[in-house]
Amino acid sequence: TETAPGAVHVPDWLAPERQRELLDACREWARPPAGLRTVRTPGGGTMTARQVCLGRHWYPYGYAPTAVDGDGAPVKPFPAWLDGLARRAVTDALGPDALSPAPYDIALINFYDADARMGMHRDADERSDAPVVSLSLGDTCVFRFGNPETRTRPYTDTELRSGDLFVFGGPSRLAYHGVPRVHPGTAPPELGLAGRLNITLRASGL
Ligand code: MD5
Ligand code: FE
Repeated sequence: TETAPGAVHVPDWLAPERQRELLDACREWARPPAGLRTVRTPGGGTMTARQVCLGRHWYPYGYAPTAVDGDGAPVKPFPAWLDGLARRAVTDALGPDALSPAPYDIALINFYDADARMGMHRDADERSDAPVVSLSLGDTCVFRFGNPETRTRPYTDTELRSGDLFVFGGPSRLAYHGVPRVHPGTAPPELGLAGRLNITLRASGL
């Protein structure tokens, strides 16, 4: 369903077996070196969701080849199968015309515990206008979709559940968005995940 022009939510896009495979891969990626880390913000704070990157390391506000907030190790490679997954996601949500020539080459994986939040922000550090692909695992969250002009209202709140796909393209690519709340204990029990994981796939245009 389309939340706004170019912003499409596809509930249950990942079957339970695919969720399990992606979770297992995320757990491997979270191990050191260049594993899970706490991102420091320019104002001296820290993000409450902890993060792992593939392909390039994200820091506020750009991309680097090594984990600057972490152990300084080279970022793990972005596997080709994730580019395939991102292209299938864009095609399913927006149609083949929305595919960009730039390859998907960056994954940001955010781990949310029960108290983690993500403030309203825009994802503007990519040079490509390729749609951002978002996959959710584990606990249900409230995803807040704003508008491209201001951090403030109007908002559309949507629940994102384990296995859901959200694709942000076209006029929604630079909209403000955030995660005001995670609902603890709502993950599918068979997944064996306490908390929420979100994987975003991006084309850097580098
Ligand atoms: C999340 N993650 O649920 C969200 C899902 C992030 C982040 O926001 O930056 O890691 S991705 C939401 C997103 C990405 C790009 C554009 C828009 C939303 N948008 O225009 O609303 O952890
Ligand atoms: Fe974002």
